[in-house]
Amino acid sequence: MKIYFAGSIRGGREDRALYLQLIQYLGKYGQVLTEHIGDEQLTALGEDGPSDQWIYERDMQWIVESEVLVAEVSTPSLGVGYEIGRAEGMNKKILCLYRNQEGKRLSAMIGGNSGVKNQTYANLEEAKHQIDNFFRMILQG
Ligand code: 6K6
Repeated sequence: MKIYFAGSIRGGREDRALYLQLIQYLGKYGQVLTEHIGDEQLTALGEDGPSDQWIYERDMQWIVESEVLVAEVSTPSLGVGYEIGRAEGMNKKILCLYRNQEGKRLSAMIGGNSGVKNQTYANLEEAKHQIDNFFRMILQG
């Protein structure tokens, strides 16, 4: 199964170590196309590498090819929100993982969206548990 993992890049890289752990765990269920999102070297400036147009076109193609999109949505990111919306339009199965943080609330466009599976978690173990539940649901059809 091809899995698209979405996590903040230019929205802020504070959670990049967590993204890497989630990506590694998702490998249990399939091929994660977006492994670079956990890359320690990838900064929020994102000035290295290919052009923005190239990145956009490749990432959209990867969403088309994926069966599932898993998004970590604790750090607000225009790109992640856009990817969720596009994946929803393609009828992909979508899991959004949100870590409760004092003084912050998840966008209503995600939290209030019945087209995605929203789950909160407090630590990595809980996030893994939510991933397991989500894939169990999918694999049972
Ligand atoms: C090179 C160095 C730093 O960044 C780069 C290349 N940038 C990107 N590479 C791959 N995917 C990207 C890049 N920028 C955004 N995305 C996609 O949008 C990813 O799939 C993320 O899920 C999402 C992040 O969006 P922003 O708005 O936080 O950047």
